[in-house]
Amino acid sequence: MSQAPDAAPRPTANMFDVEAVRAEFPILAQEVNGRPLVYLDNGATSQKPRRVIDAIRRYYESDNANVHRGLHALSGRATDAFEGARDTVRAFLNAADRREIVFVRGATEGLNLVAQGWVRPRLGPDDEIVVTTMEHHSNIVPWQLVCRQTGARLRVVPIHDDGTLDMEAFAGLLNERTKVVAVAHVSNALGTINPVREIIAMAHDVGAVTVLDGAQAAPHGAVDVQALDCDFYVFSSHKCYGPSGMGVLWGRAERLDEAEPYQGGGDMIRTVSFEESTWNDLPYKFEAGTPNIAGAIGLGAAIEFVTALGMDAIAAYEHEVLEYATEALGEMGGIRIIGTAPEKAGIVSFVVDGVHPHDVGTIADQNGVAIRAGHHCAMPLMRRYRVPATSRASLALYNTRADIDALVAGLHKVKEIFDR
Ligand code: C6P
Repeated sequence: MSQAPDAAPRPTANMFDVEAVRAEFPILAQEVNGRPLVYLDNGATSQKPRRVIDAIRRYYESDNANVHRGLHALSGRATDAFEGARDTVRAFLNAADRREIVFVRGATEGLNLVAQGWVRPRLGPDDEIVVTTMEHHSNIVPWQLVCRQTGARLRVVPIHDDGTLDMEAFAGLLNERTKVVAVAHVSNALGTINPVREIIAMAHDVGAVTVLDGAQAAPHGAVDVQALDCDFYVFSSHKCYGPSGMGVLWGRAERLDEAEPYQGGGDMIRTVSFEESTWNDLPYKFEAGTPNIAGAIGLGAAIEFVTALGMDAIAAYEHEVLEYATEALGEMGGIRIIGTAPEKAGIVSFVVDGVHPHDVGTIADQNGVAIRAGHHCAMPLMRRYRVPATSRASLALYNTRADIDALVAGLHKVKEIFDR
């Protein structure tokens, strides 16, 4: 996923056979509260295609063993499948080297690893870390912890009312004290696609290291870490059609080499004595203990699935459904969409006049429509818009215009109930 000015022409959405795609997701073929399930909570977690479920089942049925350790056949097969998934992720991100792909529990763990492993040993009381108003707590709190540990200061880039970053203010915050710039590629609560190339270039100009939170970006468009030229990039498997408890930290090899291990244990060492231990090569230095083998295999299958469909085709298709949803909600009246940036991914956060977002979510659920309501782990952002919470519909590649129609029908019901 890039930003508009550099993007190639979007493939047309009709290249995408959504009914065939939907057939791959067994969970979608069910009713909830007597209505066909409409799943619009993909920002929280996406559903899993059959081939991901099958890959995990196959692994447990025929190959289950620990990796990197055994001499026996099963361990060899498990290791091949696990390391094969690393190659798949490398290609997905266009990383230069498979050693740069670190398997973690999710975006959250990836960010904490960078904060503690690379940033903390290099930070002092005069230093600054820059984040933005629209960050998820996972891209705020790890930096606050580091600031507390080192005496460094957290600086926050403000946003405009439409949910775009105030780039002038960002430029004003950068200086020789800026050591880290940590930014969401796509905001989970607004859908804004941030101008990350520009941000990265500006940060590098003052010598800062750049950390991209790709949790809401990687599932929805092509990511090329070499073209982005960032230093670290994280995403979670479970939002990307893979299993939960799994995620990826990509880091430039030289940065990962410089970083301290995040956790100690088996597999991350070369030698251990009571006097001193030495570390394994990348990426194993950061993968202490038995990893989530089935998780990696499932993620590999998920990435093969989306890659075969084409990330640009997915982005184009989701964009079309986003535009349909934005128009449909706009036409209803009495609904305020929070986050109207020109460049958006498939997230529609909104507030229905006079109705608490939790009530909106509950009534939508009665119609079989799953959306999220709450602060979306972005409390500072909610404060910025002076709302306690929003309702949020977040799209995936299997959503259709009919899903949006069902959401709109649910919202009409909300209005009926609360107008009474
Ligand atoms: N956002 C949402 O409903 P984990 O929990 O580690 O898989 O992902 C954390 C995370 C980090 N950054 C962004 C931008 C995110 O959206 C998330 C997860 C979910 O929006 C759950 S709060």
